Amino acid sequence: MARPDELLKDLGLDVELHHRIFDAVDRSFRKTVLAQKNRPARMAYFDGVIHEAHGGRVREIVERRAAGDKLIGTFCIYVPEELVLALGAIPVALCGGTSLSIPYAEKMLPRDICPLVKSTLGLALSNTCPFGPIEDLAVGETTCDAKKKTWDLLAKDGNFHILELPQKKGARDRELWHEEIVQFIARLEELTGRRLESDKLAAAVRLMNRKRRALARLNDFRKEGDPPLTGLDALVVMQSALTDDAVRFTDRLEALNEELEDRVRRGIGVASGRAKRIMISGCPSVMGNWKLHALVESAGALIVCDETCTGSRYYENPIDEAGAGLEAQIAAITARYLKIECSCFSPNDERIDSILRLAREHRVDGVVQYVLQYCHTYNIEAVAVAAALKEAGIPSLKIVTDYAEEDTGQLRLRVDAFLEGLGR
Ligand code: BJ8
Repeated sequence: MARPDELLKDLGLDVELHHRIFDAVDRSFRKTVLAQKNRPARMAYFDGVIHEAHGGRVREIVERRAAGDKLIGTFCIYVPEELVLALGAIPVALCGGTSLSIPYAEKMLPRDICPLVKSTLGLALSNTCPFGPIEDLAVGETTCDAKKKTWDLLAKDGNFHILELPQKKGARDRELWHEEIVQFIARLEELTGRRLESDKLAAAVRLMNRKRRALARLNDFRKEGDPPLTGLDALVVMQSALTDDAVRFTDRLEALNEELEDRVRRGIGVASGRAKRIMISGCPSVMGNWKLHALVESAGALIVCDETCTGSRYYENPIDEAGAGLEAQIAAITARYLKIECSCFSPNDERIDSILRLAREHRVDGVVQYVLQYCHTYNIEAVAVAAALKEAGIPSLKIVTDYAEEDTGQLRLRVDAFLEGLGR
């Protein structure tokens, strides 16, 4: 990670602690992502997004804020980015993927809470997140218990908005979600001092759909017999998608896709010597967390699909662009976001259908269910997922882990045994 000392000092951060935490993130990135051989040349841009997450990206947001635009921090893919973009604001995902900020959250929170929530809160409490001092509004959502009760603690300072997400997807739930979206628009309008306009919203929807199509195309290359990129590299692109400027990101992703197409044409793949095709399904791996992907791929398998929020749940289901006028546009956005299949929903059978479909499309040999420690919804839903996979004849393994390195040896043994069982 870049070390822009002056910038971080100007933001009032604890610079020394920031470097202690993010130098470790940097080491992990080098040891896992950058150590790979035979990478597409255009991955360099996305490596740069990770590298500049606390440098160049912060600097450009500071400049945009000086010109009157607002920064909106998010923690979940249920927040409709189109609305933020249409009002000229900047959405940035603020989820933490490092174990080193967790002790600062544990001063306040109980220990038995998911590492994603603790890492995120720990970055805020340790005064090491450069987005904290410049964010105009943070948007939490009522997904899992860990998140919604943490938002209660954070919401006290006022510049926090909570989206109430229903737990089911029936008619009443759709109404509630629509109402929540309308209120969110009002909050954004008040904050930005701008009115949501139909043509600006249409442009934002087109942009986000273009971004989704580019991500879907990247993931289509992973269906190839010899895919042109690794699961770790696909993850780096996905992590970048959640923080980078949407236009620039999409341009660079389309350029990467051209290179991937060329690699496929020329038979340059990354599968050689890696016997098994694996899908990761479950919790997201946000920036700073490359643990499971590195573990599985260094054990000799290739990750060809991610059924996660840093995977298919982010880019599937484009928004219907046909509706004219704000009302129809908002209805289309409301409908699209309610299609996301987070395990917080009950029942959530559509997710199981998606997992089986993706397993077929990507011709996976096995599925690794990824559960962040203390994430009850994914952990319990894993029972039904495993049963459905078994019935479909697809072996699966459930890994429950946090962000720490201590269990890596033990996890390696389990992953090795799983791959062995697949006939590596
Ligand atoms: S839509 S997965 S981004 S909530 S892993 S914090 S669910 S205890 S990250 Fe998530 Fe939105 Fe769902 Fe996706 Fe809670 Fe589970 Fe932790 Fe999670």
